[in-house]
Amino acid sequence: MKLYYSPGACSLSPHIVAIEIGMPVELVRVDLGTGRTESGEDYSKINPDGYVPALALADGDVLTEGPVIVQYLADQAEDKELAPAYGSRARYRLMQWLNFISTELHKTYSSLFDSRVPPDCKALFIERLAQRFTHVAAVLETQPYLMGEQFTIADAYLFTVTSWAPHVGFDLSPWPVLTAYQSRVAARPAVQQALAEEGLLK
Ligand SMILES: N[C@@H](CCC(=O)N[C@@H](CS)C(=O)NCC(=O)O)C(=O)O
Repeated sequence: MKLYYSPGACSLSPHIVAIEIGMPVELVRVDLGTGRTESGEDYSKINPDGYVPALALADGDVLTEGPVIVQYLADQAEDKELAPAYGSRARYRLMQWLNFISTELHKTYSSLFDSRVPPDCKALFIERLAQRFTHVAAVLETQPYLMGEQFTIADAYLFTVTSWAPHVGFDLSPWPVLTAYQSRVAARPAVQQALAEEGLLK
């Protein structure tokens, strides 16, 4: 399997999950500016939308969309319990979180990274993020992970997007529970390995 990634981007989430389940994946770095892989391959031939992550399976089929890729990976190793069983109520709760992170957090952040977005619009997006993180923080006040006592793929994704805060001037200090959560997830060996492999450790 090949995981197409860009350092620190949302592809960090499936990268963490692959390590958590012990799935060997070949990492292929994509230059999002040029649209080329590290070997010069045209990435639009892998993912016509041009964004990471993409997971190329052994048979050549390519899966895209981070929230789907992490579920695919988790389902390859049910014994690791990174996602509740398909069809269970808990699985829908997990999908609820993945969708929330994708549409309410991830894509709000995306606009903050875009230099063409005017400052007053960015202020609005920051306000929106603060509202959404207030919801997340309230949940994490009562339990260590999004789904309860156990780390799941939703946490790999939430950790990834929350780590973007300092890069876009979003201050997490009003929510100490979030900074504690980031430290808790960062301490996981799989997370440390993924960060090291993406060259993100100082
Ligand atoms: N809907 C996609 C969005 C992925 C996405 O936004 N990827 C960003 C990095 S976090 C990217 O590659 N942006 C470059 C681009 O859109 O060209 C998913 O959830 O996987």
